[in-house]
Amino acid sequence: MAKRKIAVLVMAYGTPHTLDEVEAYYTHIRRGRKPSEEALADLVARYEAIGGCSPLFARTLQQVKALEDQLNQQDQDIQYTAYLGMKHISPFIEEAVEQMAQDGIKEAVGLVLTPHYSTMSVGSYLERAQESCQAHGIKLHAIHDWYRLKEFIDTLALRLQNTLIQLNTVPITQQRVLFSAHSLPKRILDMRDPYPQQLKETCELVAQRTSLPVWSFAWQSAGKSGEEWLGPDLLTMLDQLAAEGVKGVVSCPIGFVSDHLEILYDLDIEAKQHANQLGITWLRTPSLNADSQLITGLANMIMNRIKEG
Ligand code: FEC
Repeated sequence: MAKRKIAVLVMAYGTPHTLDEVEAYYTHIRRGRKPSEEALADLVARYEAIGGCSPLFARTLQQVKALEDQLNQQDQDIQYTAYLGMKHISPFIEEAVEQMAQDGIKEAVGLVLTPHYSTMSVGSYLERAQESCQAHGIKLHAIHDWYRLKEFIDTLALRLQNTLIQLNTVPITQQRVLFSAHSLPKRILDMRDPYPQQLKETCELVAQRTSLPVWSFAWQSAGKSGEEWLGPDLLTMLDQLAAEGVKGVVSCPIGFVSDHLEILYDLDIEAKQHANQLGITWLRTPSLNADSQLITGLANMIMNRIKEG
């Protein structure tokens, strides 16, 4: 008997493949408005500082492949094909769905590679996916969030424990774990957006799992759109921690699952430099990328979503 065919539409932010693509990418992020020359030069300089381009695309491809393999190994009744659709660069979400339709797909699961739901992040990915799938007569089972997924929390906790061990030159009372996530415009609070609460829950779960008595949270990578963004900002938080006598920080970014610009520049260069100037030793938990435990958890979640129908 032929196996049931299901697509997994894996959605991710996307990154320019070369420096020549930065302008078009940035313009897409700004919903069609070209950035100023100064803003563009600033962004190009950040990519240059991390080696010329971001590892995000390569990391995302590894995650997509690992997820497809894991699903096909675990579930013998269904033939899974994973498609990558990106938010800000080709292959865009719409192109991935177009490909799915050409391949005869009638049913798909939509997963965004960021664990916490916000109308401005996951919401907009899913809206585009839903619209395209509807246009092609594909039934989409959307996953809205997965910030409590056991394997996600366990993998983060393990990385945090291992990084804390490396901070052993700093007395325990002067150490602080600093969780962070991408900031968003403050107006999301008026929409009762679940994003801040979901992030808080992830921090609490990881803290429980690692028996952390005290921890801090800050928002990172706020955009330069002119409006007010969620705070406290990470650099301001570092000033505050220095004033409290903290001498060693373990940065644990909980809203991202891959290495990319906002990790390799905003945390590893900008925040680290700021911390060091304040006399604080700065370490960061390694990114999850295609960690096998995380991929297994995501695969189980997808299979359960299909069972739920
Ligand atoms: O490695 C790379 O090349 C890509 C890194 C990258 C990730 C990422 C994730 C998120 N963003 C989110 C929201 C916004 C909002 C704006 C915005 C702007 C930028 C710019 C760059 C950029 N983002 Fe991003 N984001 C990444 C990169 N992001 C570059 C433009 C320059 C700058 O501001 O630094 C503001 C748009 C506007 O101006 O109107 C809002 C959210 C996430 C995490 C969830 C997700 O992955 O979707 C939310 C990775």
